[in-house]
Amino acid sequence: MEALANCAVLNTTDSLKLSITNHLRFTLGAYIETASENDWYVATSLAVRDRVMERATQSRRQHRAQGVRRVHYLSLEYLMGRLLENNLRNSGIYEATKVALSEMGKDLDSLVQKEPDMGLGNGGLGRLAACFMDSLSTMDLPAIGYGIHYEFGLFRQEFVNGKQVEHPDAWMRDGSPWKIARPSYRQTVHLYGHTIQKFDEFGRPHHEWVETKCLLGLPWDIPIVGYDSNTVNVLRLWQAQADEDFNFKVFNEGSYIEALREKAIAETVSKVLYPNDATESGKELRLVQQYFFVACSLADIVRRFKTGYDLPWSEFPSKAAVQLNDTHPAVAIPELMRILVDEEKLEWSQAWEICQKTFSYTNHTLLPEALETWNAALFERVLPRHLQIIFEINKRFLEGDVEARWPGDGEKKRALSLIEETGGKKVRMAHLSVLGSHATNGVAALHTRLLCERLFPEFFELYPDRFLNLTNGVTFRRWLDVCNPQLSALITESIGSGWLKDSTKLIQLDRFADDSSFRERFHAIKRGHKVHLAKIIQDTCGVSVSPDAMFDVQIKRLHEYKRQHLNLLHIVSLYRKIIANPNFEMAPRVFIFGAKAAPGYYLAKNIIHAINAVASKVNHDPRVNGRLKVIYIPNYGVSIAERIIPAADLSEQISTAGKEASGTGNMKLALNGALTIGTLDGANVEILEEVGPENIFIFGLTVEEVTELYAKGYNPWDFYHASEDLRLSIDWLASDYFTGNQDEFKPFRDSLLSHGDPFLVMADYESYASCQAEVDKAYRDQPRWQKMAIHNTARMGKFSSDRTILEYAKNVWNLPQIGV
Ligand code: AZC
Repeated sequence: MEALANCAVLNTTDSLKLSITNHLRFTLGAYIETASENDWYVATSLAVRDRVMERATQSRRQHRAQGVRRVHYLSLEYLMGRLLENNLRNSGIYEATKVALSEMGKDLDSLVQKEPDMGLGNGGLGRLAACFMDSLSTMDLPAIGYGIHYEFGLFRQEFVNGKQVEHPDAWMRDGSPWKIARPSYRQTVHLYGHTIQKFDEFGRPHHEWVETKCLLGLPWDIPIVGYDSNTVNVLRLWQAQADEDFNFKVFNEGSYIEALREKAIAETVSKVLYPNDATESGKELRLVQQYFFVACSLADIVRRFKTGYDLPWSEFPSKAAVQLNDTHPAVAIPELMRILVDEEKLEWSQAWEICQKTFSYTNHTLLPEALETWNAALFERVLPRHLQIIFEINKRFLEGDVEARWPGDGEKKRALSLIEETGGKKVRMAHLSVLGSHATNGVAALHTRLLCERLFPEFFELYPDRFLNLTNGVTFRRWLDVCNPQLSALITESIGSGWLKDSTKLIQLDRFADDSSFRERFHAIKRGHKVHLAKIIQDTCGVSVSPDAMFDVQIKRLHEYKRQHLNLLHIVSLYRKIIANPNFEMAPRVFIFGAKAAPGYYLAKNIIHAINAVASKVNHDPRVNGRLKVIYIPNYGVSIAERIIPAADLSEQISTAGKEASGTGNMKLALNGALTIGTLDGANVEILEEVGPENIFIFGLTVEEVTELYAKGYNPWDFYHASEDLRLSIDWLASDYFTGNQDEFKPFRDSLLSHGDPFLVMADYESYASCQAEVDKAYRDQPRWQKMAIHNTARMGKFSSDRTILEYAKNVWNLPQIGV
């Protein structure tokens, strides 16, 4: 690999062997003869980290020397998964390391499995941040990711009698070889207290925030290795610590225990990731988490600006771009204002201009319940000065731009205000984000259109140039090269190397769809992954499945809008038909689910239970005779996704139109040759454009049709009465057949009927079922299916996160690519 030529000597088998054994002996104090598998995993990771850190230092030095603008990605979530294999492949030393280990009697592939997933995120938003970090390094863009060093990531899911039970995820109980503490960059964060107004010698007022409580933030750096590039950026995660003299007074009075209790409380701030992916709970600890990591990160950015350059504040945005990953870090806007106005004594209007130039904001959802608002009283208690600043921003905005555009229009002011007045004052974080930044983007074309038309129509009218679309993407390194090395090798053999870094080249694979010997090899790779997944299913679920059946996959968070229950109703319908007609013909199918539900989301948990209950009947019913299996793989996460995705034939992307902002699983699955059954929602629309209507299965209401249906008045009972198939399936599911208890799935049935079916499962059912019949027909024509699959892989070039990141760099951050 060209880019690594300068450290070639470090990357030989001999050199790697020496590093690994040295780490075993001197870092871990283990004997080679008796070292555990975990010791070997840690020693190997440290050997890789040594090589990577060298480049991280070089990158930092280069970026500093050139004085380039950097992007700072602020995200409360990073769903990184495992790092060892990714780092080995990205740095081009996978083969050498494999040989080095095997010469010492160790198998790299099994060591890789020792690494616990770094699951510091809930779902799409967190995984997107991880893909972006990979692309930023690969595309040689100067970047730092900022987040929280959670002691516990997303909970571990287990099923007990088919019901979800949550356990803590102690991912770093044994430490992690990838993270490095940077105590010299520790920061102090203030919270609570109150503000006082003071006057300077000219009688000008200023504000002081006093009698605060302090927290410390210790940064941990994780190097992010680019593919075929020398840039190594870092992900900097903050851990909360009690201030040294936290409650010193109590300590002095001899209340040793009490002082330590307070210290423990301080440290809860970075203890645990909130396990909600879409609904916000408005909890104080969550606000404290948000402010804690934002304050640490901004202080770090400001420190770098002040020590690295001798420039006026007006130049700050030319050195620092800050991207807000959803509204979770939006408190960064009043925090930067506070720093500039209160500490650096800038004029308000200059500070505000700097803020807007610095920040940009990505929206990830239109769901009203996911739009963050904070109760103003709570906000004031935790961040009194920030609330004052928000009020001031709002006042100037409403009296300025809004009044100028719509004089005397109270309705417009209510709609645009940063403060929602109904039912107690609330701070609208999305409005704050749009107003305090120069760019707001949606994550797929349809989503961006709806953002402008439905979520922020008034802001869009006022500032149309601020809105843009940046369709999501995924890193082809993890989601093809690492998880499907066999397919990656076949592609390279067919179209040459280079496509992993320039995804537009992938289209060259398209012509191989007509080559039957290529098709056979493509198919053999898929089958190999299905055999492997079948073994995992046998081991984890105790169910045997045939690798020749269609693997029909729905993997994502469990949410009503994603409609796992629509999938389930179709399964129940097939089961009923098989029982009613022993000769019912269908291509054998294995329905595979993977999804966690937010612990407090009652209905989602009821749906999980229903899927498991149907699974246990179907999988043990001899009448089914191999045609149907239902598998719910527990504890879905990045690593198991890497096993499921290459093995999938069909990808379920069946959200209610207008609800899924983009989706990224849809891209990963299509990239690995799964065909999509989907609605015209999120990025599915753009996947359809790329693959063509003959290579995808589209069904269901469009966004416009959904609107029309509601305008007419939607009544799910109409659909219940009109479709015998649907009626029989729902009633059967709600009977005592599956669990022995009549009422078990009443919440599920009620949600679809008496509670109005908010996500239009009933309205889309018939269209979905008949589309599934088309899927069945297509799968039975294997040459056709395989051609379609190859076209899907070949035409996914657009959905590389490299493309997305280069668009951000050009259209939002104005960032140069720097070769290191
Ligand atoms: C998700 C969206 O639901 C998904 O459609 C999108 O692909 C992904 O972000 C990345 O943009 N949103 C979240 O995970 N979480 C929130 C709070 O929206």
